[in-house]
Amino acid sequence: MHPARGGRTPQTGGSGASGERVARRIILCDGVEAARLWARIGADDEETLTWVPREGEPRARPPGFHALQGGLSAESIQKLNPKVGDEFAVVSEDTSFTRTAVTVIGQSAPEAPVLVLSDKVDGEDLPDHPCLMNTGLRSLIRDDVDTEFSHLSNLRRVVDLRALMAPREKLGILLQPDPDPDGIASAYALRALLGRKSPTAPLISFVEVKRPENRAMVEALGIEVRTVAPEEIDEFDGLALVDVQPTVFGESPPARLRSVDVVIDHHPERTGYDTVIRDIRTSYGATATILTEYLRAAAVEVRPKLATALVYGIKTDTQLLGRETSRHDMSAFAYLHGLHSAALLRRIERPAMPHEALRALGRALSSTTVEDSIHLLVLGRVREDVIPQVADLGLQADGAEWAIAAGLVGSDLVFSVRNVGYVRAAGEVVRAVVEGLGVGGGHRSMAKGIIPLKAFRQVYGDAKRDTIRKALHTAFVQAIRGDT
Ligand SMILES: [Mn+2]
Repeated sequence: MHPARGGRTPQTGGSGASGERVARRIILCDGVEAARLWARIGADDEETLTWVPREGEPRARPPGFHALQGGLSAESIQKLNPKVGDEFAVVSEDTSFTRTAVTVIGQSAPEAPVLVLSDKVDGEDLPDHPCLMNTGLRSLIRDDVDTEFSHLSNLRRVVDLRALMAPREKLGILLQPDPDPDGIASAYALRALLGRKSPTAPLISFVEVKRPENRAMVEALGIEVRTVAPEEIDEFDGLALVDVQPTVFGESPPARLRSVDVVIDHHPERTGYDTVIRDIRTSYGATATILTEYLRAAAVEVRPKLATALVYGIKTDTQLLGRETSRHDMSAFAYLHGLHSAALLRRIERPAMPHEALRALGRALSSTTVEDSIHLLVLGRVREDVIPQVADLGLQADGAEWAIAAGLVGSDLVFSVRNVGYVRAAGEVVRAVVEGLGVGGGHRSMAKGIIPLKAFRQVYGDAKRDTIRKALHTAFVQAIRGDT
């Protein structure tokens, strides 16, 4: 990123004829080489360029530069007539030069901020100064160059992808069974990248989108994921897998899956299949990040709907940029954040609550207690997506380190768990709670468990609200303590 040019704030010490003056940047280069480098980088017109010739160096003046009269001293800095608002930069790879420069600037212009540009001088070696920063020199530009090269290698992928897929009449973009937001967003982005629509490039999966929060995503964004039978994939003359690899589909996946066209994923690399294009980046927190880099490199316009899908994909796969997040994910997220629709994202993350669920919540809240730092809300029969929302809310209770929302969904007792993050991992606790009764798991601070009501009744006699409350409370207390 280049600093804005010519946007310097004018010094407004006095308005009108007498005092108005533009603050200067005074550049102090150590030797002719540093000065020439600075000139080549493109010295700003408003910079005062000075250099201190080194011993034995030709005294030929680098263009635009003036030698610092009298060498590096407080007096020679004074001659530059520094004023309030002026800023200094010291360009040097030499520690003793830099130390001296910072010291003499401090003596003659104590108020002036100093920026040290160097790849070799360590900040620790610099004298105390109230307003000093140090950063790289060549490495600054180098970082930008490296970033551009990484865009370029992403563009290479995009060019290859487009060339490979252009002649294919029917491209299937295959997701894992019961696709998650990262997969859905990535597939949606791949289709946009290839400039195709759903009739010729449908998003497909062997098992429909099931989880309520994932359904909320496809519904809010109007993304269709078509459920296909394994034999149906023979119909596609192009097959791209995103956020998944072919050998994930069981012991004997459909033959067509042994040789595919594209695999883009961030899960650990698997073998046992062929693909023309393979882009697996295991250090990435989300496949959506890879696709975001493609879109960015190819300068594809990212519309709010697509940006929202990708933001949500990255958020959910990285636990909101928590665990297992790379700088790539951060950078993709920042890029997308300016493009996404906050309203759409809210609709996905906070789906509309049915009135019945609000009344159930009201009843549960009317007898709310936080015991053993656990806030447990038993809702009765509710729509499944209400449960995690209530768990989120429950964690806000004063004194709660754990929030559990439980409800009856179909023939199951379903509960969502949230914690404050610095206690035992929620996933572990839930696994201990459901042990021998049902299924469950999750992450550090959020988890979900399902216990068939039949199994629950066998152990606890009935599935009345109070029975559920007592059973869950006891089980959680034990599991949090690690007794189980
Ligand atoms: Mn993923």
